[in-house]
Amino acid sequence: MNDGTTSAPDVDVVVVGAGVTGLYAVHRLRGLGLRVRGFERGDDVGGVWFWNRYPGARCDVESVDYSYSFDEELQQEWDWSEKYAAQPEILRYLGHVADRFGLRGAYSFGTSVRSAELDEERLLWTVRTDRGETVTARFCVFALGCLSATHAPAIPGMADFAGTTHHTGAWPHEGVDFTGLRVGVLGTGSSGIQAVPLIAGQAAHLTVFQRSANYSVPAGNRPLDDAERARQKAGYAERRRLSRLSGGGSPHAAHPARTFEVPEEERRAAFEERWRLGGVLYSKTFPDQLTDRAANAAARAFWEEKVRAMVDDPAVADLLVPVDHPIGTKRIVTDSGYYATFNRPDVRLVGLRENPVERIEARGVRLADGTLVELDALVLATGFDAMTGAVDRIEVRGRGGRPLKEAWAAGPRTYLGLGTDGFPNLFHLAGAGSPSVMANVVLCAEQHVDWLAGCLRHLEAHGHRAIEAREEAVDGWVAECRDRAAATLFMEADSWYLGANIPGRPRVFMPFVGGLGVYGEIIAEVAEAGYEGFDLI
Ligand code: N01
Repeated sequence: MNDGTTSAPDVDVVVVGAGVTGLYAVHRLRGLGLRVRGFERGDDVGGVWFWNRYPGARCDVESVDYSYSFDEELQQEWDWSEKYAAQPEILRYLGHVADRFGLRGAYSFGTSVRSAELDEERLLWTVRTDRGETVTARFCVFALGCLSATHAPAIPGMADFAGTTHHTGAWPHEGVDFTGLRVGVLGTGSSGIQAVPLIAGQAAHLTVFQRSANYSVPAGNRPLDDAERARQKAGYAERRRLSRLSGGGSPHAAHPARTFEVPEEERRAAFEERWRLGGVLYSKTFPDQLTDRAANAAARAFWEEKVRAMVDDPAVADLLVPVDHPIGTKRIVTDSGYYATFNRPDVRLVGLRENPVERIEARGVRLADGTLVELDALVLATGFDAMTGAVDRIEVRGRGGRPLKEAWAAGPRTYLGLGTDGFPNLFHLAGAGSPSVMANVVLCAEQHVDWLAGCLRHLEAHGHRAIEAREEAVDGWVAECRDRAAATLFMEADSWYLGANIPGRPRVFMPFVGGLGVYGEIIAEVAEAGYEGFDLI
């Protein structure tokens, strides 16, 4: 690359993170002939799939779609065993990718990046790790994952608990044996809802502590046989083409008509078909489901009918039906046997809205009505400081020594999700301001990394040392993300998309809600227009 300085940096690029996005970034950027150095907090590759080893952890995007598309041989050689792959299989897949492309050698594992500081004169980043290593690089690439900083609520007495406590997002590698134990699960998001049926099957007794009920749709998971795998692989090209054009990064298109443009019979058949497809896909049966209140209510009513039919005790069913947010405005959970679990005599659901947790004591959870739920083990399925939590753990300083935390104090500020003014050559991949968590993250990662590769090639070809988002472009993108979200029902849920689950976070809708296909067009146009909105230095 064009250096333009007297002393060369140690490497061209530092990539932070060895999850789905970081791994592909290392592969692609090395392919450009760049010297790339990676750092990863975990002891191996995998990112979210390295940490989230709780029982029942499974992807909510079909395995055929939740896999890289950049290499046809890789795509053809890997055999997924189930429609929705479980965590161990996805981790094996990412390990296979790392081996196949020799990616592990680029990384220092078990190493957290502590700080990244811009040398404004030389336009270089100095990256420091918790192991005392210092590396200088021209480009700094954050592939930190949106759901990698776990969140454990500050409940009084937590440290007094005499049993074991585990967070789903930092599960012990050796697993946890709940046999014969009285277990409590706190939290009913995707992690809790996936873990509950398996823990119930092992524990002597399970208590599920639910603050907000959530919408979940059965995955309809099943093994894949050779014939289906062969069909999928033969159809990959078209499947990927449709996925890249879609909102969610999978080939499933919403019904062509709006909810109330079709007769009731057809509407029910459409909901039934989506229900059968399973899981999170239910949020997009009709194109207006997340923008029109009445359309949303119709989808919700169908969902409620299905769920009530699965739960024996109507009082328990009452608790399991959300009343505080429209369906799909928090990610719909993709479960296997969740609702039927509450028909077991050894499982109890506690509604914390009616009876909040007072404190944790040595023997268990004390509720507001004075009762003590005695427990031997507590599972915190309490989620993540999403999207910005992992960025916050790194002390990032840009022009004038300005901390990124300060620049983002009122919410993440990016242009296209990729860069921030004052932080030249620092790229955020598949994070805030991009479709990331609202679409199949594997295709989001490929989209971002491919754009980045094109950008770095452009800088090289035109003799630029750096690229930096302009302030007005950042302002414009922040407004665009906000306005697009405001035109939907998403603002009505206290979701982690809005940082609403973390005390003190500003209430800002962080992802780009317009979908993968639309976003892909926008970033491609920006590149074609000579990186409009960026300064090329
Ligand atoms: O976290 P969450 P998650 N007292 O934030 C409760 C992805 N994912 O780990 O809603 C009591 O959704 C909280 O209650 P409330 C997926 O994108 C995917 O489950 O704030 N309860 C909520 O019930 C998902 O959306 C898969 O009232 C407290 C729960 O904890 C995202 O990760 C699997 C509490 C947290 O739910 C996050 O999911 C797993 C308190 N003080 C995760 N604090 C797949 O399927 C929090 N809660 C691929």
